Amino acid sequence: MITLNDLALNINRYNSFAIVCHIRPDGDSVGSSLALKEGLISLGKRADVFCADAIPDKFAFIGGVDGFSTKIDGEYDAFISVDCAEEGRIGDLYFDFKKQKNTFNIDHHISNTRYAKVNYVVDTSSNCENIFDVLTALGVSITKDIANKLLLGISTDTGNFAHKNVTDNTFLVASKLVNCGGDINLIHYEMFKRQSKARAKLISKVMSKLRYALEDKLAIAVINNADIIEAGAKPDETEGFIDFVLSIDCVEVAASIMEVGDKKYKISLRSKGTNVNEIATVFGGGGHVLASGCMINGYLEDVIDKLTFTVSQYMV
Ligand SMILES: [Mn+2]
Repeated sequence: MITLNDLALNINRYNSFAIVCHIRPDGDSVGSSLALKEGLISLGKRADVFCADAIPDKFAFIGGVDGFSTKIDGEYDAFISVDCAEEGRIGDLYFDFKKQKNTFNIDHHISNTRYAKVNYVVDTSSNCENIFDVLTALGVSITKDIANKLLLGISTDTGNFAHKNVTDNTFLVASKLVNCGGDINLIHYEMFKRQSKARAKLISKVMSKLRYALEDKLAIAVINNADIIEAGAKPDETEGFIDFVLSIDCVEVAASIMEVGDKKYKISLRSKGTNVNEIATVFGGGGHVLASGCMINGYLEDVIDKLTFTVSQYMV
């Protein structure tokens, strides 16, 4: 793999850059793109950011998000993809990317397929950790604005410094970013705490009706349409409800049952050890060992009975 210094020398040969982040953009890809863009501009270069999908509103607080375009117009000396483990993550913009002669791939996924001409892949907690190193090697001085963009990626990819991917280097980089004016308190609030009044109302409704089974080791949250409407919430605001259920100390398997149509229910499953992928597979779904999902149709009480029985068969 190319060294950091050679990467910086390579990037420095060019004057204009199209920076591409991945589809369904997250905090790390948005932060990586914007920090790299600002760093390159501070060196007197031209840089623009692109994403095949729209950037979710929740990232607007970080600034610069309206600079993203979904289509690449105009000419650039080089293209740089960030946080994209394989070309499919670039989405439709890959057609532009592969036509380009000078391509860079800066990423942190061990599964990265090295699809660009120059590949810089280091297994770190977040790609923003790598972008910090790249900007430093390029001689960019880290402003408060750049620091916040990099902290956005580090915070969101690590569950705000709580996941197993966190290393001493994560804290080292974060410490330098805070020293440059980065505001971790703001980012934590915006990304992990902030919610609408309607969501707060809905979560209290849903949790007040939480059902326990299998000696309290299974807890089921039922999210019905009537409650969503009454709270004035949006269906996507139920994200994270299941994590609250799994946080209960006696609960081994958490389930949420969301009404998505007439006698149609979307089931999400989380566990602390039980293989919920096997449970979801019984109903034609799937996912990961500790996080899976499926659909079950029928009357709500029958859905709950079927699910409870199946969980009882696989619970460790
Ligand atoms: Mn990432």
